[in-house]
Amino acid sequence: MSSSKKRGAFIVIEGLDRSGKSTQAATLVERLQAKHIAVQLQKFPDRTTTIGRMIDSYLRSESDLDDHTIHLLFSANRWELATSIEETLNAGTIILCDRYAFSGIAFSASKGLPFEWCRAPDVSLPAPDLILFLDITPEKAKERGGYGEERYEKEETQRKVRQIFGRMAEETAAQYEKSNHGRWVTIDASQSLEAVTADIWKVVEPFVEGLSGPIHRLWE
Ligand code: 2DT
Ligand code: MG
Repeated sequence: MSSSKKRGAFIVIEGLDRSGKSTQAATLVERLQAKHIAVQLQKFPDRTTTIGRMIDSYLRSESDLDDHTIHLLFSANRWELATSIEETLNAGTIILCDRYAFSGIAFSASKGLPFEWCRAPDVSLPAPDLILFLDITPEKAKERGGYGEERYEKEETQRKVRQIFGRMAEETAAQYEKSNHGRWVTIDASQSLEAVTADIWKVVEPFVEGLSGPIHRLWE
């Protein structure tokens, strides 16, 4: 890689179930591809790896795991892809990531595990340059055809998860003030699909030409 070549931006989309993450991620990928901008979609959990299959079985309630154990598996699932994410970014490709360590903390802490304990295993992962948080109340999310059958897809859980996302929004904003990287943007996901798409594009557009600085490490 020549020194003048820019790396791709690492963009994470977070939010509650049914907030529209996957739909918006797909729309954004199409838009970038139409502009011939290199982009790769990544989803966590990545259920295709060996660890991912254990996570999948847990989420579908086909297996039971201790809360700490499943938390560490979710984190390990990110670590097993960390090098490939860095290589992709350094090759100049944008990574658009549907859920990341923020979901990891929010869902485990919602079960009562200490916040700092939940954060620890994800420290030093590749850090996103931009976090798009698609915010919606669990009530509104539920109106979109109801939750599915998987673990965590319950209004009460989602309410707790949203509170923890709120805490991370504040902490990440404070961190951004100091370091000027790792921007968290909360998007009103209760709007129409088109309005959410437009809000996302406004925030993402400055990142699509690539970044010159190094990939940062999460919470370092
Ligand atoms: P999807 O519905 O997006 O497939 O997610 N989760 C996710 C965690 O508990 N910890 C994590 O680290 C991640 C990435 C959120 C399946 C569920 O897995 C939860 C919902
Ligand atoms: Mg789900």
